[in-house]
Amino acid sequence: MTAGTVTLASIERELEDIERDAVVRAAEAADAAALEAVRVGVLGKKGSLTKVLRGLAGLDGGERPQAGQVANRVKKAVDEALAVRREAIGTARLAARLGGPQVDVTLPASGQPTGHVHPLSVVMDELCGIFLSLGFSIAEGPEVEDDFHNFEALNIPADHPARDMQDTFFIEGGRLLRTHTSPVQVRTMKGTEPPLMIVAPGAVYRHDDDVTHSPMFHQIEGLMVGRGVTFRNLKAVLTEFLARIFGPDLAVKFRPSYFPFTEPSAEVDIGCVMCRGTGSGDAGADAGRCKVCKGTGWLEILGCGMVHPKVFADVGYDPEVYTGFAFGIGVERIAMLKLRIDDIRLFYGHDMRFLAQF
Ligand code: 2U9
Repeated sequence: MTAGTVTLASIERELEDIERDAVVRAAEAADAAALEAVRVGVLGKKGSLTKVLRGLAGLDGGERPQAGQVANRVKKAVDEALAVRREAIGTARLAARLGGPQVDVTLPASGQPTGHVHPLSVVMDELCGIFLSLGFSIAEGPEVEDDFHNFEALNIPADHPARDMQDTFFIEGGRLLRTHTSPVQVRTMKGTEPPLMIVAPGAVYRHDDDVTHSPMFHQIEGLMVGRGVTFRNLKAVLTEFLARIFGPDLAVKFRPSYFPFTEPSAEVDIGCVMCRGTGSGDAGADAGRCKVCKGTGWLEILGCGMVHPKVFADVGYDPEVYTGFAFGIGVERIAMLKLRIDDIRLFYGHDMRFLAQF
């Protein structure tokens, strides 16, 4: 036998060396990558065990089965050592993760600001709430209206100058965007017998756009109809309403005015909420006059009146039997005074720095 000759004994020795070495290196592998390197080095295409298996061809036919048996046992032992170490590495990794910082998945995410109700909606809800507590119900109707419900039924015929005041947005099919929520009261009266007490809150549209006017704004209009409803009832309801919003010591003044749908009509002024009715502002600025009331001490806050008999006749109520009062309130105007905002466009700007203040 010459050196380098393959014998059964030399192959068995070589296999045992491979086994011992592989088992030690597998046990020492620090991570999955190191373990894979051990596997490839032994069992891979060019691995040490693979090479020996190829060398079996040089053995005597009689010795080959025995060498094959040893080789199989070694392969099994290496496989097992690899599997044991693989499992240990996995367990250690999981333990490291579980032992790290704990995450409580039931906690709310940090830095998520909570949403809140828009300031206009807050004011709208407050105003409606006062009327509900006084016995009114909420009535609603379409924002796309027709000429009859928005104008004709409210004693505003086609040639009436009040149509100019309203700056109407017309749309196709002879329809229009309601310029006030009054058509809601018209529709409600047509479908209901008196007595009734309703408020109609909602969006209205007028072609108007500056610091105190927006092409879309919100109104709450009210209507009370029954036998013997008088201007006294109107004054009582509106005085109570204003006191609840602006405080009990508020000065309130009813001043004669004109609306086509009410007769008599009035506008209501309140003592200026900024200068408390004094009319004076910062010394120096605006010649010392209050900017909000322009030095008058009064603020125009809403319009009202006794429902015109023609309006009752149009909806089929007998004006000889029933009387009623109506009023209209601009919600943005109230919100601007309450929240001390001087530009109506801030309500529609979606600027979170503004909205988040309320
Ligand atoms: C019917 C009959 C009468 C509603 C009224 C006003 C006076 C009024 C303004 C307030 C500020 C509009 O938003 S604003 O610019 N409204 O002054 N509105 S009486 O009268 C009605 C409504 C419906 C059937």
